[in-house]
Amino acid sequence: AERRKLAAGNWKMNGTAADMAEIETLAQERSDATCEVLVCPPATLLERLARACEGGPVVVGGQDCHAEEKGAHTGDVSAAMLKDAGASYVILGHSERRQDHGETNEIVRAKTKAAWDAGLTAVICVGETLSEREASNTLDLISGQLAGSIPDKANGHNLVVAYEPVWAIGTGKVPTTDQIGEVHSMIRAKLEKRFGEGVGRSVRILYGGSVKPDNAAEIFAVSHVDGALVGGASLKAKDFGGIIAAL
Ligand code: G2H
Repeated sequence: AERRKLAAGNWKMNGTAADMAEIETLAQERSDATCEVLVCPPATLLERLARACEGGPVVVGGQDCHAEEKGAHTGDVSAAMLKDAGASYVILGHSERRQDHGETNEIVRAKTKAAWDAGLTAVICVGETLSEREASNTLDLISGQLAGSIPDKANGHNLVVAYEPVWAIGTGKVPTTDQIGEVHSMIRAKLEKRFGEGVGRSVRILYGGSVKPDNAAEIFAVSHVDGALVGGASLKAKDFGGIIAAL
């Protein structure tokens, strides 16, 4: 079956109630979208945004969750809490979490299991740093991240993989289409090998890192690119709308 294209916005630590109008505009404009549109706001806005988007084409997700169901973890949010607030997705293992919070592949894997237990689809992020790319370690490193971060029993409903080269995040630097294609094909091959061809083919693989309206079409034309994980450009309805239109 055709993989349904996905445009995912990651607001990171940006956005208060005043910024919700942007996404409401977008939801109205994109009511006929054939692709799926996901917005991951900060946890404080999740419930409001979910309510505002109810019944429309935009779905919402969290940016992280704790690996445990509940308990004494001050400041953390569980997968069930995200689900309760209206989320259907959660981003896990973003490079900013791997860097700022020391998240290892093992932690990402545990969080993914928690997300699945709560009925969420996990968007698992992988990607190399500039020094890893320069040392030609890219494919090995990403294979290791995939093997370590994705639990068994992944399928096209509970998993989305996002390839985000760390050096392209928020820098305006974008890999060549050949570089993107090389990594996405490798990810597809690994998924097919581990989970079987049918499942491997059904998992969506997003590209993330400085996606903008003016480079989106070129990136989406690369094979095995099933959409984008968009940071900065997802904060403005006009920019995110331009990216969605290119899908
Ligand atoms: C990569 C991306 C979104 P940006 O982190 O996850 O951010 O589009 O701002 O590079």
